[in-house]
Amino acid sequence: QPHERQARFEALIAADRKVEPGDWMPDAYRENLLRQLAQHANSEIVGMQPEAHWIARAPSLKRKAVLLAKVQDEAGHGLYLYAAAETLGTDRAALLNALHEGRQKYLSFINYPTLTWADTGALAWLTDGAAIVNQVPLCRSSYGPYARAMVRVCKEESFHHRQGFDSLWTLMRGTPAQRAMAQDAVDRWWYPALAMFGPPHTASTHSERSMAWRIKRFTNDELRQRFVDICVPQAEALGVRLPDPGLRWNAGRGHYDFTEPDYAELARVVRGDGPANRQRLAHRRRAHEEGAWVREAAAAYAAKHAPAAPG
Ligand code: FAQ
Repeated sequence: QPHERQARFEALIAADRKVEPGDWMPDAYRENLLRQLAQHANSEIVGMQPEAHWIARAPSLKRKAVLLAKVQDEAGHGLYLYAAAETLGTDRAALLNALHEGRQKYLSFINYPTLTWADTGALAWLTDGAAIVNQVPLCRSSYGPYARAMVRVCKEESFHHRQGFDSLWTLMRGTPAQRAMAQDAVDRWWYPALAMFGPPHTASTHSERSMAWRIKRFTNDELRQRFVDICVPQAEALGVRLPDPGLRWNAGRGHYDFTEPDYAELARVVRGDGPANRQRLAHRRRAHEEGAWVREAAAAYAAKHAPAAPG
């Protein structure tokens, strides 16, 4: 009976148990989850670009090996997440088409350019740091395949974050020009990182339902505040200044006060008008076209090894 299925689903969520692919789920839950999972998978795949640009320009063999491993990890994260999205009944080709046609989003920060080597450090320290704060609660997301994928993703993001911190640490203990380069990168990446958490709660269209369904556990603002609180002591340890004159400890709240990101800019970048949107999407489409022969070869191989049709 439809109402019994609905009641079983609601009981599962209320008991904080996992929804699995074979379970009945309301269409709105499936659609909302698919939207977030696809956006997340796309962010990992398009997110390879800002750093991949620097692999051939890394200043040492060690830095190159680390960056290469990080970018490969992101490809892997994209694949786990597309696989998790496929369990909801949409195949990967359709998800990629939606990305390539601009119908499916990826995170805004990816549409900013990486201008210097120090950007790879600042990007990893700040945006991977933000990704960890956002993703640790997703390890408890109500959808089993999403939650399980997040466990390994978070471990790998911790390595990404740590290597970014280490790269900035080295630059901050280098020449005045290196310190200036690191500071400039932090100045440019701070607000794109804060904007990653999405619009403020009052303007967030999905949070309420996603939280009721335990896909999300916290509001965008709660996670943004947690991120700021974590970053301040780390910036002090690094010796970099965070570019916000309004940043100060508020003993009454037990948190740092800070200046919110420019949400009008976030909306513009999400709409496709960021500094590198066109370049990122064009590169993604080209990479997909250039990979056509791999997909054809895989399909031919699978057809050759498929069991013969009966009769
Ligand atoms: N950028 O109602 P809400 C990484 C959209 S990458 C673009 O609050 P929700 C690899 C949102 O989709 C990080 N769009 O939405 C890496 C919605 O639009 P829609 C991977 C944004 O879903 C690291 C609309 O605005 N993590 O780790 C953004 O409840 C370093 C209304 O917003 C994820 O992808 C934004 N910043 O909360 C690579 C996180 N914010 O769908 C290189 C997974 C909001 O109605 C270097 N996603 N929108 O058309 C989430 O956690 C959530 O979807 C939020 C948004 C928190 C992003």
